[in-house]
Amino acid sequence: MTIRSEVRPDLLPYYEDDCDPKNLAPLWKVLHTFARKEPKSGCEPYIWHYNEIRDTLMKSADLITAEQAERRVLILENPGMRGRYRVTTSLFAGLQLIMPGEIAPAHRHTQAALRFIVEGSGAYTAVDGEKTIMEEGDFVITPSWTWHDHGNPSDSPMVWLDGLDVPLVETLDTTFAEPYGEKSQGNPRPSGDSLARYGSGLLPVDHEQRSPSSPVFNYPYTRTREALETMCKTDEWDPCHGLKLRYVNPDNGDSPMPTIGTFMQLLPKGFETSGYRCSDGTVYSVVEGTGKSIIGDQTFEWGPRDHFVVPCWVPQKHIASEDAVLFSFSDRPAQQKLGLWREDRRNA
Ligand code: 1HN
Repeated sequence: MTIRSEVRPDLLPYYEDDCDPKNLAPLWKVLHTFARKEPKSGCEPYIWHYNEIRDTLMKSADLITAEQAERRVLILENPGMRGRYRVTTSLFAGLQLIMPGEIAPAHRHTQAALRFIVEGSGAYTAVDGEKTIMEEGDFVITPSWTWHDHGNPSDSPMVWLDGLDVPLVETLDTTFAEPYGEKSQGNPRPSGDSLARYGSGLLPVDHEQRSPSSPVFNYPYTRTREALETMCKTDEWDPCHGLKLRYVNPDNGDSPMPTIGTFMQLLPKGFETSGYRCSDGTVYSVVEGTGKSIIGDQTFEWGPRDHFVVPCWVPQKHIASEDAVLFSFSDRPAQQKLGLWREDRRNA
């Protein structure tokens, strides 16, 4: 065995020169970056105020059609990770604009997508042959590898938040995609079919779960809002969350899609949440009301249609100046399935 006095750290650089051409690298030089006390991502807290970006989004319609763009989306780029097309380390977010009469052609990909409707009503997303008409506040899913196209037969622009697991799927090197070949899919199933069939507290008696994603494509805001309104009359407010619900796959009680969790919460006027942090970096879309959030050491004032991001493990506090409703999404179910998710409910 080598004895301590014979260790020659001065020779380490020569040793590294020996390793390098053999595609070897000494762990001891980098171990501290892997085995760190807490996560340290480049993700930064940030807010996109809708009134500051709406004009820019609308201008895109004068420059490119939805069909030319395939998807006319402005990416919400986290300022700490510019050029990496992501809002958190694992998630993509963007605002998609579809003008009256436009169609965004059918395709499918392994990335799972959510739409959260921000402005307008009457456009549709067709998912695997079923059209879903979308209204403000609706939460719509296009699970991994499902055909989907969008169209806007209404007479006003429609804007929604796109949330996808693009960076996560990229990390796993499992990106596949293909065009449908025609602009729109046929629609063998009538609009509302999946909600009636799977989303009414009932399932067809011989229904067998075929996919890890929810068979319900649209979770309408009217139902979500009603649930919050009814529950808030009897429920205690949670100190960290106010009243917070998670969207659910009726097949298994899990999240609607395996990689992305979605939530809707109500904060009553004057409510101030106590400090909280969790390991899932989270994107918020303000649906109703005004207030502010303290994220780390920064304060962000928000109102309807604003979007903000809370990075992983950064303390957050939300203060509502009016009754406020917040939609949010994160990679929480993926972290939970892998046994990685953590939260800290102590006053942070
Ligand atoms: C996509 O397919 C859509 O289908 C939106 O609407 C945003 C971002 C990255 C990759 C695919 C859509 C997307 C996307």
